[in-house]
Amino acid sequence: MTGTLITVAPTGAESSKADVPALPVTLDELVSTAKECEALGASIIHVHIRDAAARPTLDQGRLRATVAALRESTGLIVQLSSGGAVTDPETDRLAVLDAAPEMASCTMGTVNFGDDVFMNRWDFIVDLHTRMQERGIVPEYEIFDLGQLTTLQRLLSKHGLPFGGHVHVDLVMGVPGGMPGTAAALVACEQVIRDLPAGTTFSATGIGRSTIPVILASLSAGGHLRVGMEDTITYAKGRPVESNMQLVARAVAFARLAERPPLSPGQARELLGVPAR
Ligand code: KMH
Ligand code: ZN
Repeated sequence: MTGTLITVAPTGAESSKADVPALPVTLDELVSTAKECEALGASIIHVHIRDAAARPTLDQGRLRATVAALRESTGLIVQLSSGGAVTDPETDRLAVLDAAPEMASCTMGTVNFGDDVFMNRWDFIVDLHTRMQERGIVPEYEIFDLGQLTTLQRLLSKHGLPFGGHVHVDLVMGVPGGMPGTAAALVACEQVIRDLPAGTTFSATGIGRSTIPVILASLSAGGHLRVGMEDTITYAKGRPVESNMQLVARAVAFARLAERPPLSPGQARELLGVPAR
């Protein structure tokens, strides 16, 4: 077993700055978070951006400036979210790819998302997947429920492998409406992942209080980790997360305990088929 890919998802589209003051929402806050998380052992950053009022946005100018700033200041693999917020239209979500990130997320199906619906129609998924193939962007397939792995199998068999030829999925567990953040659910996913192309890798993240069980289950099952304030804003009972670095440091400590130390961004690029800088 190799080392551990550690992705930081520092911001997301769900928490407000007013409720969570430690959330990085400006470009400066994002870049300094990225640098510190890289120094701790992160190799990928999963990015959602905010506007001047700290609201989620898919503004093209801001996306391009974000990709440029993160590439200039860090060696992290920059993965833009094509999921955005549940209210974002498909056209804006597709246009995320115009900002030319090295990676982008690509969710494999519609899921209830708390009181909302995170919509991902089949034709939209195919559009995202094929545009990423054409533009040399490596996808991370986001999986919120077991059946979405079957959708991924169908996608790959009908439309071919992603750019770079390597398949990487991220299990997003514990969303109210998706699969639970439990070891049993993770193992069920891992059994289906075995039927995907040889060498397929997976990472996992547990929303809210499922974060630690999912970290432990993923490391035990040979998976990688995603952590960050997109997914977790409580560090322990009654203790708000102070920073993304706190979450990355904890993930790195667990990975080292498992004798699967963090992969460098260069090693992560090699594993995922992301071209070297
Ligand atoms: N914010 C969620 C509605 C992704 O980044 O691709 C979708 C999400 C998935 O976070
Ligand atoms: Zn996201």
